Amino acid sequence: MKRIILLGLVLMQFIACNKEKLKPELEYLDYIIAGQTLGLGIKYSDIPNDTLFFDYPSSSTNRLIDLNDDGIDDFKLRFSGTASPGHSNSNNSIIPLGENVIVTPNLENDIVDTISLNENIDSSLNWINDTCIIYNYHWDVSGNTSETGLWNNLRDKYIGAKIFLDDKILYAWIRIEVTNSWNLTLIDYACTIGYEN
Ligand SMILES: [Ca+2]
Repeated sequence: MKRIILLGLVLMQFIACNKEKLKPELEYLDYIIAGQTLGLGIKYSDIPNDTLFFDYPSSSTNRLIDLNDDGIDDFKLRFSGTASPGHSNSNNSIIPLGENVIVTPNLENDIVDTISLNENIDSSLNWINDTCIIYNYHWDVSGNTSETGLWNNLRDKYIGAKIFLDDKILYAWIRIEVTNSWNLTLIDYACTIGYEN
């Protein structure tokens, strides 16, 4: 009887080992092309008309983004604004969650870079794990105006993003627009994912 049980255990171990061997190792791209929606190892998400609108005289809205659709949010877009007859102030920013990072211009560490269609997003860029300004605007009746950030009234520009999944790195782009200093719209995004070669 003991021998039969032992034999059974050895057989189960053998089957388990073989199953492990049959499971192929997933591969990951080490870059993504801004605007790329198709291809092996690419996951694209279309988000139609997701605009974070301003509600006069004061409002704040967040939009969480789960780039690889694994149920774990990766980035947060944030819009907040205040206005009155004597002033207006808008703030658009992106917050990397956890260890995730985004691309900033060289020698800048608090604003989000604008990446053009078909540019490579890879390890050579300037990455930061911190809240970064997409576009801020301030005006008041005494004549003070200021603006920070690169994104006002641009079309077809992309945020470069990178997330860490266990020991893997996933590259991503996020297409947004800021219209007339105020409305922040999330248009779509894509992310590298594991694939079988
Ligand atoms: Ca995720």
